[in-house]
Order: sequence, then structure tokens, then C-alpha cells
Amino acid sequence: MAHTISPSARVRKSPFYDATVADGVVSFTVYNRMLMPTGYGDPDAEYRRLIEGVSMWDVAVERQVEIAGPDAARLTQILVPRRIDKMPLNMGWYVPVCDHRGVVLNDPILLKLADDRFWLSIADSDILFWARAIAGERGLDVRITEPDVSPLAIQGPKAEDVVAAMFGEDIRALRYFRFCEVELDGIPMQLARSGWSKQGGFELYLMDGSRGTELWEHVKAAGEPFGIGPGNPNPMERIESGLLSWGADTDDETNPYEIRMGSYVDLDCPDDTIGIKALRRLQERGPKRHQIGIVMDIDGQLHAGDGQPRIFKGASDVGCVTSPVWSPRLKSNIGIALAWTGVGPGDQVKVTFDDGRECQGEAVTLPFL
Ligand code: THG
Repeated sequence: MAHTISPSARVRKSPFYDATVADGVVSFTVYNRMLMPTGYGDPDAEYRRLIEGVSMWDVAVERQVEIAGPDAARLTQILVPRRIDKMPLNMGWYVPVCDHRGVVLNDPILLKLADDRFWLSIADSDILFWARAIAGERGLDVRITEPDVSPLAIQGPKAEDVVAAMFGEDIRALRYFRFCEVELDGIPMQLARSGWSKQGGFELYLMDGSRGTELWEHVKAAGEPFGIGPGNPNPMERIESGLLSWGADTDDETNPYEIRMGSYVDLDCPDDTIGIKALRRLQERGPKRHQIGIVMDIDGQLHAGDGQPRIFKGASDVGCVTSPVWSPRLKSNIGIALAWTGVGPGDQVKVTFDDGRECQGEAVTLPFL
């Protein structure tokens, strides 16, 4: 079953689009109204490169919402239930953005570029509109834009060697989630030690979209001795590692305490931080649901196309496998699940798929690896 995505001005191309096409991209998804490569034709090799070597990903879809101006820190504190006053410069923080109910609207990385300038590096929901609405309603003096910034990820155990080959040995000292400004042939970038895998790596935030192909070629050349190749945020690795995918692992009710994001909430935020009052109540009451792993005893190799199967404990429907996948390292089908807290690690469950298939499952603690 092969489909194509019809060209449209509404579905934006990444600055790395031409380079990924030249390198043989075979599939895309749409994220933040933009195309993101999801494969180059050899999923096993792409997975192995990430686990054993180094992989480069076009993740320009992780758009930045820039908040700048005299009230930038104030608005950021209103949008994010973590203590922004404690945030160092040139640091990234993983944060929830919640609504007034404490429901997670997005799970960005927040980057502090200056005391009056922040980026929210967003997952797949329209935080630009949310931020502008809140700023307008509260009469704040800020400029909220989507700047010309496009991340390219370099992930895997050899990522540090590639980045050191490009920017010098000193870069090896960069700590997790820290970032610094760098350039190569005049291409302006922020370089961060971060990325949506647990294999280690960096993200280059390209700050001039006209130079995407050039940057892609630079990374490819520097990575060649280390066997670099193109890849994408890898569903198998991220599920094994228990990394959250907003919109897949969350629904319209999900709060941070249900999805292991409670440690990214500071309950002593100011009372005008959106959602903080609801979060205090939710924390005190304790979550009704929680995120667990499910190991499924079923033939074949599961993937996102298998949907979100329901989980039963005895006769009760207790939740759903939000992200099922085949795990090459565990040699088993696994999934991240959102389930009532009455089901937990060690429990035997039944899993039922939309197409009628059923299997046994066992609940386990996340991450799988
Ligand atoms: N990089 C950048 N922007 C992004 C993502 C990214 N925006 C969208 C999406 N990914 C945001 N979601 C996540 C989810 C998890 C992590 C990062 C972004 C992550 N989590 C680690 C964990 O949960 O173990 C570490 C968290 C921590 O130690 O604070 O890295 O990938 N630029």
C-alpha cells in the first residue's frame, strides 16, 4: 500500500529536504505542518547505526517558538510549570506546557539564550498560537515568532567523535542539555548535547535555512570515517528507551504525573503559572493512570500501523498500548502503555487489537532498556 502526500504550500519543506531526497528518503510524516523523513529504505541498518555507530536526522519539524523582549521571562514562567528563575543561561530543560486543567499541551525543550530570550523547541502542537493568546490576554511586552531555526540531530555512540571532528575537541566537555553558539564556513548554529534517543548525541540548530544542504554535506563528510548515515527519530529505539511521543502517548486528559513528567514540574511556581493550581491538586490526589511497559506475546513485528490495542486485566478494560513496536534488542513486541494504576509491573494482561487479534501481555517498568 503506497501513498503519496500531495504537494501543498501548507505542508512545509525542511531546509534539509533536498539533501534527504538526494540521500534516498522513502517516507515522510507530517509534524508541525511540515514534512519529516521517516525512513531511507533499510530500517534494520538505520536502527543498528543508531545503536552501534552514528546517525544523522532531519528534525527541522521541531520548530522553535521564540519569546523575546522585556517580559520574555515572565511569559515563559506563565507558560511553563518549572522555576524559570532558577534556569541558567545556555541551558535546555525538558518541560511540560500545560493548560488550565494541568493537561499536557506539548513537551518541548526550553532553551534560554539570554535573560530576555527563550526558545520552546516544540513537539507536534501549535504552541505559537497559545503563547500569543496568553501574552495578549495578559498585556505582556514580548515578541513571539517562529524564527528561521532548524535542528539536525547527530545521534549514537559515535556522535561525539563526529561533532569533535567538526568543531574541535573542546566540544567533548559540553554537558547534557547545555548548548553553545558555533559556526562552520559562516553557517550560524546553536550546538546542544541533546536529542530524542538514549544513545547519546547532539543537535545542531541551523539558524540560516538557505544553508541546509551545505550543513548536511558537512555533517556527512565529518561522519564518513565513523560510518554515519541518514536516519530519523527511531520508533524502536525510543520505545525501548521509554521516550515520550506527545500526541501518541498522550490524549486530551493526560497530566504530567501520568506520563513520568512529574519531576519536570515545580509546584512552587507562581500562582499565575497556567495549570499550577490544577497540578497541585493532581499531585496531591495522585494519578488515576500511569505509564507502563507491556511485553506482548504475538507473532510478527508490531509497528505504529497496528494502532493502539486495548489492555484487559480479567474482564476490565484498564487502558491502552499507546505506542507498540517490535524491539530488535529484546527480540519481542513491546509497547508504551497508559493504564489505570490498578495494573502494574508483573501483572498478566490480555491485549486486543482493532483488527480482532488478541494476545497475552505482561506489564513491566519503563524504560525497557
Ligand atoms: N529535540 C528538540 N526539540 C524537540 C525534541 C527533541 N521537540 C519535540 C520533542 N523532541 C520533545 N520531546 C522530548 C521528549 C523527551 C526528551 C526530549 C524531548 C528527552 N528526554 C529525556 C528523558 O526523558 O529521559 C531526558 C530528560 C531530562 O533529563 O531532562 O530527552 O528531541 N530540540
